[in-house]
Amino acid sequence: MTKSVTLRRPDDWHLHLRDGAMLAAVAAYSGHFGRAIIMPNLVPPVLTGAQAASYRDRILAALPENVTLRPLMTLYLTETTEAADLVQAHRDGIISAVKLYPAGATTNSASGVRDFAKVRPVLEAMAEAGIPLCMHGEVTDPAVDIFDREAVFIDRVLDPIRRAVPALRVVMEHITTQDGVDYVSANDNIGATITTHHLVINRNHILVGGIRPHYYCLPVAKRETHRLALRKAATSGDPRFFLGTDSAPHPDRAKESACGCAGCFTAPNTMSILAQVFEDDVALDKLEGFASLHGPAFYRMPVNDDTIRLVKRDTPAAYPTHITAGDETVTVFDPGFPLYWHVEDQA
Ligand code: OTD
Ligand code: ZN
Ligand code: ZN
Repeated sequence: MTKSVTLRRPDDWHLHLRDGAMLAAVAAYSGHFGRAIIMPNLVPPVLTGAQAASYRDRILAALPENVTLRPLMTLYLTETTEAADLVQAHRDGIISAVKLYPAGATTNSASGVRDFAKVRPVLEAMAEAGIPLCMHGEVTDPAVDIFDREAVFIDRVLDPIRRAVPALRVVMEHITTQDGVDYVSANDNIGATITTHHLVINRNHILVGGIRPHYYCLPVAKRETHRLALRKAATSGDPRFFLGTDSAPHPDRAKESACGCAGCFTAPNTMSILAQVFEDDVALDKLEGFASLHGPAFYRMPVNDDTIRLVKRDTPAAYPTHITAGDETVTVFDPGFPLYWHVEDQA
């Protein structure tokens, strides 16, 4: 019997599209999403409203004509960001959110924030203007174990910021721990994105039987109990949790290296993987909330008008194992199970 589910068109609330040849190669793979929050960690980063507008135009130019993905732009918060420029960019409809990276926490985050007191006036202006703050939630203190960096961030950075600026609406991006789930579940004015890959892999996938660079991302996948906590949160129907794929393509050359960089490229097969994950957890009825309804509610935007259909067939959907970007190849995330759920666009 063919199983199918129809969903409001989903959105991706955390996406890396890059620039240049990589942008041209990857943009269309996110085409079945209605909107995507576009991360600003280019080199150099997207710092001003003008830079965000010009990046948005490059993204739109890279999308094929039949694709209606709407890029929602963000600014990269630094210790010298001007509150006035940021609020104006939001008022002009150029940006939808602002991104906070602790300096050095992840790929291209060197210009991020070191001293959180310095950005406090900007955060107050954002709270006043209703602009959401997306946070990469890991401390960078070298004394903190990499597997503890998210939990420590909650105590040292996130909770103090939320107490100092309670009206600020915060998204804890790509949560990877039970601690993240618990903190978000217990508070208001906060949401969390969960990636596709963190619902599928734990740290054994990266390290057992040889080192697997294509499963290495930041925050690094944690132990199995944490993955199960994420599955529970994503399939719970709690509107604080929504999809942000954090699809982050890198050339294979840069990942398969003595110092391989972080990021999983999940854009092509994300919806097929999620359908399988939610079916396995007997929660297919919760997929629409997670992928299509909770994000717009948090961002105070309407849900998309149209729908997509996911159909379970006897034969797996054919996804490439690699794509080409200029002279480079990029490996598509392998969930380790066949993907019988096919995405049928109904636009
Ligand atoms: N994590 N890689 C990247 C970003 C994310 O922290 C993130 O949002 C990237 O390559 O831009 C990654 O592993
Ligand atoms: Zn991040
Ligand atoms: Zn990211």
